[in-house]
Amino acid sequence: TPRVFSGIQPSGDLHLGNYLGAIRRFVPLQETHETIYCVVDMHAITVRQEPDDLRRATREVAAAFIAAGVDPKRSIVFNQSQVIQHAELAWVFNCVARMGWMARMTQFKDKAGKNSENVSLGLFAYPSLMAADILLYKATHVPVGDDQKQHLELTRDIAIKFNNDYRDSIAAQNAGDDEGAFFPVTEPLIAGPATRIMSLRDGTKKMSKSDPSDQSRISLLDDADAIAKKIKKATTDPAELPHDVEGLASRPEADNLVGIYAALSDKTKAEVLAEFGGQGWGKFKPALADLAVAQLAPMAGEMRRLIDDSETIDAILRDGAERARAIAEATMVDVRSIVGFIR
Ligand code: AQP
Repeated sequence: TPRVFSGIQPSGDLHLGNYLGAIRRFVPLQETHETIYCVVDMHAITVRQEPDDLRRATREVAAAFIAAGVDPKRSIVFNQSQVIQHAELAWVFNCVARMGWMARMTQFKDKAGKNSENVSLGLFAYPSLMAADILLYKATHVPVGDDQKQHLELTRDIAIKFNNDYRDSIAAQNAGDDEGAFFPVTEPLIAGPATRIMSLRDGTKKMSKSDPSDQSRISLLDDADAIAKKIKKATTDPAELPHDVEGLASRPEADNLVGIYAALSDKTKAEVLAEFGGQGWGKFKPALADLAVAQLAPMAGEMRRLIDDSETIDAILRDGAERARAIAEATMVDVRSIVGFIR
């Protein structure tokens, strides 16, 4: 069976972008794929996290997976640091990937800003750990938002270079597929009307956990009142909604809100505009708020219930880690021999 892996960082408030771009899409994949969903706590510490905040955010991400409909019996749900093979494979990949590849990553450039001498070495090497997360399980598909596209291309480059660099050793260990490859070349799953949700304050900026303005994002723990208020206050241009998708072209805020409506209602943007085209924001925003509240408020309630029962969440993560470790260790047994490490 094809295998899916995806991870979310416990690095702050989960938001609507994380939900529509990633978490919500995890659920139907359980029907067709073997699914592994990870809270990537080792990624989170590439920027400083207070230990108590990290623990709370780790449980929050696990709770979001489950409240959204991920079944921890069918899927493997765990936190990355419990499966130490992620760090072990990341080291091997640090020695396969090139400095130049990492230096081209736009997310690193954005996060480091002008101060790149003073960010952690981990932040620079982040995509190498991400490649390890995915390839440890030989995952064939990775559902993510659009912002992760470049990192997934790098994951493919690392798999290809490892397969080439160690071609003879892979053959000698009899560890390759029909083409002699050890790692698969993973396909990103980036699709639908919500691959990149933008800030509610600025239609040119991605909705993000690290945006200092709480008004810029709908948090998955927001109550009905907060969701409705943020949508009402969302920045828009004064024109009414266009009748077709072309009319959204140079209107980033309008495009974003229509995209959110489309994703939440499982419609296309064209279908949403067929209904709302020609109407003003005074009509559209309340409809969007109702839709968002109906979908998100019950999930927030379930998340809160789960977070309060931290023992249950921790037990789910431990059980998931045990199942993940079995797969991860089998891969590492091969990797160690391929590379030439004596056991
Ligand atoms: N705005 C977004 N629209 C659609 N998808 C998004 N994702 C993140 N923001 C959006 C997707 O959510 C998953 C979680 O990614 P992550 O935890 O690694 O965080 P990130 O991509 O770095 O983005 P965040 O949540 O905004 O965090 P910060 O502010 O720390 O950068 C991924 O699948 C991502 O594509």
